[in-house]
Formats: sequence, C-alpha cells, structure tokens
Amino acid sequence: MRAPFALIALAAPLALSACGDPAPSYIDQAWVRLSPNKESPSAGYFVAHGGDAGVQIRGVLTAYAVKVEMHESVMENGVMTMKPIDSVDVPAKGKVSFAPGGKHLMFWGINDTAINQGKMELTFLMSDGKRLLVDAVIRKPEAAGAPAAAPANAHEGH
Ligand SMILES: [Cu+2]
Repeated sequence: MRAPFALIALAAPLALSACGDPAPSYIDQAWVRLSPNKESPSAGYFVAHGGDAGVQIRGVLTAYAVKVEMHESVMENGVMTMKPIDSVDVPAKGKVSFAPGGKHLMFWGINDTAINQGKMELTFLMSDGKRLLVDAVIRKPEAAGAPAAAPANAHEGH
C-alpha cells in the first residue's frame, strides 16, 4: 500500500509548479449580423474557449435586444432548419464556434442604441456560475443604398 502514496507525493510538487491559477474559459470574436429587415431576427456568432475545466454555456442575456436564443442549424430530410438549444458544452482546453451555417445566436428587436454604437454587450451564463461579458460588434447589412429587396440575381448576366 505504500508505493502508490509515495508516487503521488512525488508527483504533486511537479503538478503544482507547472501551473498557477487554473486557466479560465472565455469568449471572443463575437459579432452580430444585423438583419436588413427590422421585422426579422438578426444572427450572432462567437467562439467559446474552454479553460482547464470543461464548462457549459447555459444562456445568453443582453440589455440591447428584446430576446436572445441559442440556435443550431440542422439538416432534416434534406432541409436546413434551426432549433433552439438550451446549453452548449465547451470542453476543457477545447473550443466551440458559433458560426454561419451552424450554431448561432438569434436576436429579436436589437435596439437603436446598440445599432448606433456599433456594438452590444452580451452576458454569457456559464455552468460554473461565472458570467462572461463580451462586446459583440454589430455589422450592418451592405451599404444602406444597396436595395435589400432587389432580386438576389440582380447582378447576374453581366
Ligand atoms: Cu436561428
């Protein structure tokens, strides 16, 4: 019974000297693709980085929109649809990207204050009890003069 304890006693100082505080999880590259139409929701994207411990994103809040949801785009019977998701695992030392075509945030009613300042603060609720505050850059639809309502193929045929 003595040998295992002796090994642990030797290993512990090495482990302690190798790291200081545990690396925290964090979120970056947050941005919002503003919908050209105020009636339809806008999508948001970011990258979540796991720290030394795995964690879950349990929800996202913002004071600058009426509602936020986490969504996932999935193929069902050959059709792309999206579903709300309640939580997302961020593995230890791994990362999870919310990106166009996959997981994304959906915002309803982004207010003009946020649009005018070009960014909005998001609060990510984590399963370890932390709240991560991140500024998401708001990217407006193509120049205001570009007719959003024009046919998508308007420039074809040249
Ligand atoms: Cu969505």
